[in-house]
Amino acid sequence: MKRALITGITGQDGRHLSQFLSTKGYQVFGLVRGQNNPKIEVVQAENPSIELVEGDLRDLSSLIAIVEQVQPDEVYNLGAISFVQLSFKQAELTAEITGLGVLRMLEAVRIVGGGENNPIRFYQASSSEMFGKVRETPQNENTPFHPRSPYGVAKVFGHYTTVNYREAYGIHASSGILFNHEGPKRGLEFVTRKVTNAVARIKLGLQDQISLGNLEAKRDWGYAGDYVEAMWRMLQQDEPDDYVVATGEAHSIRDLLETAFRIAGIDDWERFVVQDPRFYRPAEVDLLIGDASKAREKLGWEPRVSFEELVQMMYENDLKEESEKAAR
Ligand code: NAP
Ligand code: G4F
Repeated sequence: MKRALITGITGQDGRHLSQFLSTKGYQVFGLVRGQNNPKIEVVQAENPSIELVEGDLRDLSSLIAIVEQVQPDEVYNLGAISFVQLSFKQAELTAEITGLGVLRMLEAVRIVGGGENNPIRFYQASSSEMFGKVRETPQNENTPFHPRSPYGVAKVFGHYTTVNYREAYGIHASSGILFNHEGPKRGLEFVTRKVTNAVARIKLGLQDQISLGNLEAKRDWGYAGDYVEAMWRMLQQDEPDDYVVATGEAHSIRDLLETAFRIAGIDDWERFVVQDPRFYRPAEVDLLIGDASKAREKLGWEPRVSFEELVQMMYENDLKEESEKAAR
């Protein structure tokens, strides 16, 4: 039985990946931090077979102890401060966790896994946010980075640290440059879930309007359930490498609103939307659209869920959750 260690197990991707790996027959270990995190119960209920281990990406000794204890075949480093807006307000903490956390996790893998022939395979959750002020469209593995947020800067550090540990120590370390991926498990702070949840609440008469920032930004949105499979496929390759994972289709926040309200049967959506300067960012990423040809050719990966299907899935989940909550 293969053993996988996931950091960020309580996050959207950690929850999808743990379920995916369990169905593949893995024994899954998830790193959790702090006390009384309510998301731990959710993770355990979704996947009772996982084992949780306590540690923190800010604490190298805890990571070494965990890798020693778990003896993983594969490590998926998904833990991060992942909300771009927050990274502007807590830039140092973001650099600490999202940036230096990668170095610490790789150090734990290097130290515990030994020298040449290190048996542990490592996945780093890199991000399309690294492309920032994009130098070309669509973006691929060779597109230069120009991050526009403390989060993006920290991810660039994590990305190059992964490349460096691969080149310097021969570690099987791969980096997935994933474009935005969403779903019903997405946090409410991110724009897709904020919109589908608000539209469901408006439909149910529980909310009058939704406040948003920039409606013109465009993102390449896919389904998280599809994207975690690409992570796993990267670690099954003979050689470690970097891969862009994306749908190749971009939509604006305005398109997202129009689609979610239309699915809810509401046509005059503009009267429900207000723009609030609090949700604008000091520096914006205007357009992200990925070219995932390499992942398609080398990993045999492709997205299955369309933008319309994704919005519908998220809206229906929010409608169910919100009506159940209102009935209680
Ligand atoms: P998420 O839902 O925000 O989850 C973040 C996870 O990181 C949570 O489990 C959180 O645990 C954990 N974490 C935060 N600080 C930590 C620390 N100090 N030590 C250990 N764990 C810590 O993010 P996601 O959407 O699943 O994304 C997973 C990864 O992919 C992240 O690295 C993100 O930056 C990257 N990524 C995401 C996307 C996307 O569109 N979703 C795209 C590209 C890259 P707590 O419950 O304890 O807070
Ligand atoms: O949903 P978002 O917060 O996602 P963002 O910034 O693209 O970051 C996500 O994707 C990255 C991959 O490219 C990940 F690495 C990262 O961890 C995260 O998962 O915002 C999307 C867009 C932005 O342009 C933002 O300005 O939506 C715009 N937006 C407009 N109004 C808003 C809002 N975003 C949020 N969160 N809330 C708003 O009210």
